[in-house]
Amino acid sequence: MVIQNREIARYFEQIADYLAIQNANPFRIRAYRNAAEAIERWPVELTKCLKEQGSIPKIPGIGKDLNDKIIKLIKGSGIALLDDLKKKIPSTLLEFLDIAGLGPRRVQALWNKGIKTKEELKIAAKEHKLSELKGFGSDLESKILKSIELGEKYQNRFLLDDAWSFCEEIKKYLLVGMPQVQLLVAGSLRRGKETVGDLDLLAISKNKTNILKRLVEFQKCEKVINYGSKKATIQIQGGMQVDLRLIDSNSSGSALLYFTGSKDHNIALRKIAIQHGFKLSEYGLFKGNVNIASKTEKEIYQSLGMNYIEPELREGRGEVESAIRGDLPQLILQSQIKGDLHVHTVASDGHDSIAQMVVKAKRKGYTYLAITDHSKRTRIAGGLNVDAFKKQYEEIDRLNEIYHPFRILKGVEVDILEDGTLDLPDSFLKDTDLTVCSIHEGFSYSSKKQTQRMIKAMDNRYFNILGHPSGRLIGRREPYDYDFEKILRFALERGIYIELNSQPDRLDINDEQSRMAKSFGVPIVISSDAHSAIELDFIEFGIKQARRGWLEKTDVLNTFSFDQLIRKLNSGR
Ligand code: DGT
Ligand code: CA
Ligand code: CA
Ligand code: ZN
Repeated sequence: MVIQNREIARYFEQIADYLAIQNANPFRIRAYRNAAEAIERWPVELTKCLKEQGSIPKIPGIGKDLNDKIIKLIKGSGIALLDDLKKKIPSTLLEFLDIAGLGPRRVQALWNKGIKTKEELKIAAKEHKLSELKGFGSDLESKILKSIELGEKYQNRFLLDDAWSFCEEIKKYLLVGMPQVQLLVAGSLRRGKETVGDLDLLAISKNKTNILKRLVEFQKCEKVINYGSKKATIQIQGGMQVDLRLIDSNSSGSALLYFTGSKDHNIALRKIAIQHGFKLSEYGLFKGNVNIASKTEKEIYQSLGMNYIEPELREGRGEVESAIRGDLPQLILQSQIKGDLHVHTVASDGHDSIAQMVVKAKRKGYTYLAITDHSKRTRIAGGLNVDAFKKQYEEIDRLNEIYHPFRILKGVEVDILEDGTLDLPDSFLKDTDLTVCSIHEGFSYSSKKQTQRMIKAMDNRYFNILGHPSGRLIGRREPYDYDFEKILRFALERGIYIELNSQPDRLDINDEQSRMAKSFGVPIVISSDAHSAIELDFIEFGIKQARRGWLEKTDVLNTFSFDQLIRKLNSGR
């Protein structure tokens, strides 16, 4: 079994969760959490290190004890402590920690009352038994119920980045010793959808292959759901399903088209095919028995009298009509992004220094980067006060000399307070290069009040970018109620930009909102909101959503050169 860093991290997180429910020493819990984070972010797979060097590198914050545990995990011998904890504490309690409003202490209280599963919890909440418990009120009770129901909505769906890394791992595994096989990714992952239900893989082979057998023998396969001569479906650890189909190289285009979907897109295409007197299936585009096109997607679209449609657009949202008219957008590309305008450093809740962030940004081909640490209100994220920002900006001046011509912008992610004022005074904000203004508290207002609060904040002349506008956390927190159209109209009036935050659990604004912003003429900033250098790569997930929102280069602020960017930012001030 080849265990990856993120899986080792998950084991440590699990231990930390169990310990927390057990009310263990907070320092001990913290040690496991920190270790999990450090391992997850470690740039090289530890399994590989152990195999190649016979040892694993010294990771800051990981002592001998944890080091030994990592080695045990890699060697497949498990961790005795974890087995022990699992015996004592029902594993279903861990799921409670994902529910809004439930921390370890409350979970313990529920356990004491004999509530051990989500189902039991849901019933208790519905029967108003939770609100009677000490430390729970009726507000918390309805919050818990809402959160459980939200979880159900996303049950069996996975965040785009998780789906993507599972897919990479499986592809790599499948292709070992299979030079004759070509794998294609289809389904919602190819379309870049914000969550993915299952992976759809297609295999083309020059000769007979046992690739389906290889899939069902995957070490992380938990269950074989279906295993035939043309198709296999398995469920892997963590619950994700993988479909693998053998397809013929002569019909690889039509198969890829069909299994990429979406269903709505396929339906729209079939209609056009029928209008032409054709029939479209996974085997090809046919006129009677004559194969018109099947080898590539491009040929099929062409034969249907339309332009090629990028996978991200294939949602049945008017793309087919647009492809026929020939006015599809030129979708934005990663290579057109010139810089990132929302990142954190060690100064607040990030993990890397400004210099480390800059080095990674340069490696990505960027020419500028805005440092936007939290303002003081966000205390849990180590928010900075004016003096701390001033000091940071002196450092940025120094670094700008070193990294010239690369440009580091003096930014801030400033909290929008409950009353619609910003968390830092104008006398300070005027000296920033840009502000990302975000809501981190006060999610439960009515739409009217929330919108008013946002508009009041946007009325500040130093307000540049509205950060993660809807506040959602996919599968964990619904967007707050607000009037997005009103926000867009006001943003247009004031020269304010709307963020598309690329954190995989945010993707905020989403694809449809991006398209709406574009239709209002409000430019978007695609940001990583990176909390470490490696997270700058999250931008790719944001770009996927932007493409799904039909955005082009000119719709996105951070495709402009540094000089143009500064001019645009200042013109609104
Ligand atoms: P997901 O997995 O829920 O995130 O979404 P998709 O779009 O990947 O859906 P999935 O895996 O059920 O099917 C993959 C594609 O196969 C889908 O987008 C369209 C195509 N397809 C067309 N007709 C059918 C059908 O009758 N059954 C299935 N399973 N797929 C179909
Ligand atoms: Ca799928
Ligand atoms: Ca599927
Ligand atoms: Zn942020």
